[in-house]
Amino acid sequence: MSTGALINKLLELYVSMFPIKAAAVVDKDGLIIGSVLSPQVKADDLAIGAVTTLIQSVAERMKKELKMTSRFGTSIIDTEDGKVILVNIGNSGSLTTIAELTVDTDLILSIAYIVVEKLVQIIEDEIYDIEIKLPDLSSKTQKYSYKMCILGDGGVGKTTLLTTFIKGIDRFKQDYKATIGANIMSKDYKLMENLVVSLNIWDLAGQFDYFYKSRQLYLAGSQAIVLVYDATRPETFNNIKKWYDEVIKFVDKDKVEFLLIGNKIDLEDQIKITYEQGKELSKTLKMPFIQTSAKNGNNVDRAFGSLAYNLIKNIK
Ligand SMILES: Nc1nc2c(ncn2[C@@H]2O[C@H](COP(=O)(O)OP(=O)(O)OP(=O)(O)O)[C@@H](O)[C@H]2O)c(=O)[nH]1
Ligand SMILES: [Mg+2]
Repeated sequence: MSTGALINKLLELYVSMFPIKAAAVVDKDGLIIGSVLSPQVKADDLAIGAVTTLIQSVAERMKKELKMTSRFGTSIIDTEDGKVILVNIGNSGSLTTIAELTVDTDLILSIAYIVVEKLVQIIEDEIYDIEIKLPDLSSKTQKYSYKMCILGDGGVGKTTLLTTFIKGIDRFKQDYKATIGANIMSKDYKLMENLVVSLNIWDLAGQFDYFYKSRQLYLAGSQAIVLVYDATRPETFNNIKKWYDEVIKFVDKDKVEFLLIGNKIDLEDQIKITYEQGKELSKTLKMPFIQTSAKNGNNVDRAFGSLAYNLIKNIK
């Protein structure tokens, strides 16, 4: 690829990232050696004229001033036709950016400096196999990561709850296949715009005695623990205390977010454990409580969403 084509490709990418009207590279003799107009400007004859004139007048000025300026130099000028941002390309010229007046100048400059570094390589070092890639610094999304374990008797619906949460209710399976060991999955839960909670979820087999040894290794480092019972089977409810006692042997209960879930509430005529009983137990164990149906999806998102919120609220 020729120098000009390479420069234009880089400028195209740069212009596409921001509300930039045009970008041009002017060499030390005041010659425009590359320029790109945004699609909006290209579609508007008047804007083409204004922007082109502006680039040329900047080039003229550069011709006079460049010799005096240092290798590093940045200037920003507000004009009627937009904000003009000039960044020196070493001693070889300058990168001229014409942007909307409302742009975030710091953000544009952060990328412009990367563009300029690449231009130095192309123009001064004559390196032509550089990577035409620019990072997206505008994404300010914060991501927090947590380890969560889900426990409870066999068949209470732990795996199904997670499948519903991660993949949706159309993945619901009527037949029961007991989890044999541990299933690890992850879900990025968007709590708000720009705030993502990344959950690393460990779905542990409900066979209490069988998995005794491995469980402590699995539980280590958990920040969230979900305990599940099946509202149609009282023995699974009575066993919650046993699961809780097991968990707190291996995690610091004051540092972990717990959640108690009473699942299968869609099976209305078979329910043996009432909402009040679930609530009572959750008060004793000092944790929030919610009833869900992994089958129809009722409260599933709310359950894990509230847990994500509780995890994040301590640090926000
Ligand atoms: N009606 C109904 N059935 C459910 C619900 N959740 C799970 N099931 C069914 O209950 C059975 C057991 O579900 P699993 O998710 O495999 O249970 P588990 O807790 O992962 O069991 P283990 O892996 O053995 O510990 C399956 O047949 C599911 O279809 C629910 O909310 N409502
Ligand atoms: Mg399972």
